[in-house]
Amino acid sequence: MKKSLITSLAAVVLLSATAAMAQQKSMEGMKEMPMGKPAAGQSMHMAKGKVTRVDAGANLVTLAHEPVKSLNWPAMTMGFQVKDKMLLDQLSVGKTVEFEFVKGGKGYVITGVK
Ligand SMILES: [Cu+2]
Repeated sequence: MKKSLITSLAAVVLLSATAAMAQQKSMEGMKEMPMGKPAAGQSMHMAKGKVTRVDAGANLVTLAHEPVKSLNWPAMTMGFQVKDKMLLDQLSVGKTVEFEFVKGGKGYVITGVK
């Protein structure tokens, strides 16, 4: 009886340690950033930002964007994937743009630029 109590206690401690580790890991990086609202499918977000870097080969742009209310994001600089290479024409370094994006498999993907 006493032994089984100790065993279950150990299991509880182990479980909470794992949970704490998982939580800590989720704090790393933007992809796992806790969102203000639950992701309802492919919800579209809009933001205004300045292009600070373009990696055309990887279809990646870095934007210093303003706060995004729909995601509860503060202003920050982060990388976005670009859905269509054509969009890169409108995303040159130093340009300030309004862009639409969705959550993708590995991060956030720009789907439109104004
Ligand atoms: Cu961001």
